[in-house]
Amino acid sequence: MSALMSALKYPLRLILSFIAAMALALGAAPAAWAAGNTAQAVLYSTADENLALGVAHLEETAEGLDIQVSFLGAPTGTHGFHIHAGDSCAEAGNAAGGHYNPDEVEHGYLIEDGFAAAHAGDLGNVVIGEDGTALYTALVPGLALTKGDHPVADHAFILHANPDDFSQPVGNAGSRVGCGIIAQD
Ligand SMILES: [Cu+2]
Ligand SMILES: [Zn+2]
Repeated sequence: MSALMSALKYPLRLILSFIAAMALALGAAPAAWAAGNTAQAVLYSTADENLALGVAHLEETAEGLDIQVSFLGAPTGTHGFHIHAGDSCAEAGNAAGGHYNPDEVEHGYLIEDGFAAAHAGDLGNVVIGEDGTALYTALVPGLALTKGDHPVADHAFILHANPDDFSQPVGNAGSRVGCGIIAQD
């Protein structure tokens, strides 16, 4: 190897290392900036793990947790929609356990009844149209992804076969047709 090539090789390697480090830093910066504020969940059919029924986007805002769920190819009708305590969708969604209920209160409709009279996961019902689509939106003060008394990250959205009739103990919404775990970005 010539002296010239040896002389060039070292600074070039330094420059490449620098570029690689910058790329890493730039790539990591937006993720670090956003960490903690948003989460996603994909709800899959409990009958077919390859069939997605909906996509949820969650964002912590100053007013509360902004929940937006777009359903596509979901079963028509009114379906109970909750956050359940578990972090698994196995066993046709049954591994997600019961309603997310850190306050150990009775079942209700969180949006109207608040945390004293509803489970923290009691999101009510979603009405899915003839075309299999729906948009569920809620802005829920007191829910968060990882902060506070009701952090929902790593818990499971469950879409039920039947409507939530808000009866005790869990709204009589039947089996679990969709399930997705809330994953923080
Ligand atoms: Cu449920
Ligand atoms: Zn409940």
